[in-house]
Amino acid sequence: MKSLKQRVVIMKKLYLIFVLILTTIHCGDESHSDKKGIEIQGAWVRLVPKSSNVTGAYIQITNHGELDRLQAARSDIAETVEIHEMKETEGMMQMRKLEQGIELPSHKRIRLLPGGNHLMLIGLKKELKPGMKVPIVLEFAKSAPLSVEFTVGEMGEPISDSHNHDHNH
Ligand SMILES: [Cu+2]
Repeated sequence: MKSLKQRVVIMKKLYLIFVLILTTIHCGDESHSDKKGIEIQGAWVRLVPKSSNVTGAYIQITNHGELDRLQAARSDIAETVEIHEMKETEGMMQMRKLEQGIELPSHKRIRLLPGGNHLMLIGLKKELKPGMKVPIVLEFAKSAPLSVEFTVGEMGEPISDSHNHDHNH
């Protein structure tokens, strides 16, 4: 049996190790001190048949600044762009417009993914083709509007991040 004092020392050591691990994970993932503003990754629009005039757009947004909010979006390719959430109601997945947009906490990455929050392009004015670039302007509560090129792709296709980096110009 270890004395209480020894146990406290062990607990303190474990706690320190735990804090170190957390700090390492945090720095390695989404918080880069050299980056500023809003960072965009993996922006893509779902390819839909010609007959469909609505589609979803997906994106990852990392906010390197202070608390912000994605408030609205617009595009020349669609009559309206809405911010939607998916919610299960009585076993059915349903979409709902997020009137307040999506909160972007400081130094966090939020993901708009199929089955989750997404941008809804309503009233498509052009037929989508695989690989086509669709510019969508994102409007924030604090940050300046950002024009982002979304790549048209199919579900499950790996989307390259390389051409989608768009820092806060
Ligand atoms: Cu939707």
